[in-house]
Amino acid sequence: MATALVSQPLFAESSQYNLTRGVTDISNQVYDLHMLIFYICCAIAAVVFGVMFYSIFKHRKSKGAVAANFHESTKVEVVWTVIPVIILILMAIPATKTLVAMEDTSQSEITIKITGSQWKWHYAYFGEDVEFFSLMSTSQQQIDGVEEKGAHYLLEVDNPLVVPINKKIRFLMTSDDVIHSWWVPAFAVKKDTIPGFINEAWTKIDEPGVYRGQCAELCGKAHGFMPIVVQAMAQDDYDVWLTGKKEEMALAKAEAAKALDATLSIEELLTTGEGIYASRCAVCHQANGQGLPGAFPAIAGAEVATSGSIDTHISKIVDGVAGTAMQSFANQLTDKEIAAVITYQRNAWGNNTGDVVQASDINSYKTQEAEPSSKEL
Ligand code: HEC
Ligand SMILES: [Cu+2]
Repeated sequence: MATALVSQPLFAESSQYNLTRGVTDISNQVYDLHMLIFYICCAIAAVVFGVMFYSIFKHRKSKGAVAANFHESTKVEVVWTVIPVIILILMAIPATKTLVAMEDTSQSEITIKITGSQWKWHYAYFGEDVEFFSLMSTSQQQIDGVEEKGAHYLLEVDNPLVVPINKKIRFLMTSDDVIHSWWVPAFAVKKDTIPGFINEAWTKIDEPGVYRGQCAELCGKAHGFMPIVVQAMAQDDYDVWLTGKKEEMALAKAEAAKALDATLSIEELLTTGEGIYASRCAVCHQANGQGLPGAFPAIAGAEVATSGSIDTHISKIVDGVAGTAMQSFANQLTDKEIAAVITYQRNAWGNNTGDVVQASDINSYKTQEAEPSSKEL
């Protein structure tokens, strides 16, 4: 009977109040399991409350009922222990089956490493040399309520994770800083990403589409601003995307190399820097450079961005500050972008140093760092 109910849910399928079926075999298993357990709970509730209300009504005081006076009925105690145990075991069997299937990452066809960090995702495709960051793309104006909120408010990113359908995809998940959790409800995948650990999960998507999720672990101030967008497409389209992405990455690399020889004007650096600052730094140091006292230092008027040496300033961004939320941006931004954002910080909000930092400065800082310099000898 239970299976009949599950396969033809009374009101479940189309209700906006229920779980959705999702788009993977596992998410369907989870859905069926949820319905099965739900109906078992309903049946238990009907029996328990039925007996209770029947007893209250039948043996009410106005009918002259007199309470029986007994205790320690071994028979009753055995029965009320054994029945729930049997019910629990019956429920554990399908639940364990689904859990085991969720954990089985064997025979996967694609492996993608997912790294969480405050507050963005990084995706790396194994064996493909393709990797990129994925950041929320909702504008600050929408968040501030100055602009009308879009259809995918807080659930949109600049670079979605792109995957093919009908392929078993294994995810290796880890984190650069605190615990995050990669959660896409339509796949029934939700796994913590833990610094120093690698967790595994997998999915195999049945239908092309765009699926959205969020970080599901309270990971700091902008926890609500690191959404996940997955674009699932047919294998052919995926292949085209992958080739395009590789070309795009090669182009960016060539561009970055070219930037090392270029001397950019301060205007150009400031424009680029302002954009980088708004999208990558303002979440902590604030758009006005004032930071948040006690959590994120101000850049406006700070020694590091005014009278301090440029190398110290560069080191903060290239190396980060170990043990704090100030992460290393060495692999997140190109040398040109780092140079631009430093130039911006040294000239915005009254930090009128007039200093100009070029990509080559960043590059020479990095190389200096890589080989212990003669200074140290
Ligand atoms: C996740 C939050 C976060 C983000 C994003 C972030 N920072 Fe920081 N930043 C910090 C924290 C926290 C510190 C203080 C570290 C410490 O204790 O020394 C800091 C320190 C700094 C300092 C040194 C300040 C001082 O007075 O010593 C500079 C410069 C800086 N950040 C620049 C940047 C730039 C440029 C970006 C963007 C590319 C950026 N930060 C993005 C959190 C952040
Ligand atoms: Cu997070």
